[in-house]
Amino acid sequence: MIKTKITDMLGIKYPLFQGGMAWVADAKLAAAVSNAGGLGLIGAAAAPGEVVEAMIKEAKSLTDRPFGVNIMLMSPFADDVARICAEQKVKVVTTGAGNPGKYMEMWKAAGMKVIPVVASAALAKRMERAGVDAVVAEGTESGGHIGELTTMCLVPQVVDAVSIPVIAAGGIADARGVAAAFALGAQGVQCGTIFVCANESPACDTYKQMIVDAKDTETIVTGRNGGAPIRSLKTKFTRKLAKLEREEISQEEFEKLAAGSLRKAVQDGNLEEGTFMAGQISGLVDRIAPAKEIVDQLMASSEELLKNLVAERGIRFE
Ligand code: TUI
Repeated sequence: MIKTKITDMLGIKYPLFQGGMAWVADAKLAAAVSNAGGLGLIGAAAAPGEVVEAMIKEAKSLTDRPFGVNIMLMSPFADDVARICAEQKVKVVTTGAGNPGKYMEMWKAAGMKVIPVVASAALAKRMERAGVDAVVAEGTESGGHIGELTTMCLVPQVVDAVSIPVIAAGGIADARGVAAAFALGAQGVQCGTIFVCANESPACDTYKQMIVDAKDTETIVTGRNGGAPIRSLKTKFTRKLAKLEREEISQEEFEKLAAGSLRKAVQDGNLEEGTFMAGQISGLVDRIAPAKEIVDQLMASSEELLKNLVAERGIRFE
């Protein structure tokens, strides 16, 4: 079994996080991943505090293993959710889309592990100084809200910038990605897209099948003009959004079109108005399977590959 500083720190079986995906990462998916030995995360997204509190309580009823909550810092409810996580003594909190500095004291006082998602070495350094326990370095290959740097470039630069453990995210969905992440200096990996396709994921079948059917070049980034770029699957709708952006429609008009579009994708499979957030690795994801099967298969094949990497690739040293 692969053990690292992250498995030791969090008391989990595998150094594998499930991304805290908005509308997708609910209590059932998070508990399924935690029960399988990874770290399941509830995605608080833009949900009000009481909704997140109910999800935390549900996850506690479904697993005795550690799980976490991902707080999307652009949410109008981020302050409430941050406080509720401390009250509920959630073991791990991850954050996205901003700087969680102002919550650090409260979370550390509650004995929580804090693991922000960063898209640059500069923010990673700032977070280390603020006292976080680890960082997730998330490359632009990821689905959803993204930074500029690729996983290949971001992870080693973050690893060199900080002394705390780094978890690599973005573009990882098989053993080759996991092995590459470890080679880059990561102590763990976070996967999102592959878990959208878990049986326990609440995403509708249309969404899951679109990821299974997607090819390597079938994601698109929208929202660059407004400063919140989002990667999702190419559809008639997201191509239209991209075209309107090129024509420089107003930010207001863009937001009117995009508002609620993730929920329409996850729940309704709405191709006309939905944003199906997914990473560039969608082309590699080829099946819908139980979370436990995804976790076990990914970790077993990663262990095999890491042990045999050089021999399997026909690399020789002369
Ligand atoms: O947060 C994510 N991915 C997300 S959040 C989301 S919900 C959403 N919907 C519409 C608009 C915006 C969000 C869907 N996917 N990943 C973690 C992540 N964090 N990626 C990039 C960042 C990030 C970017 C800039 C973190 C910090 C940052 O700068 C903060 C600072 O102060 O420097």
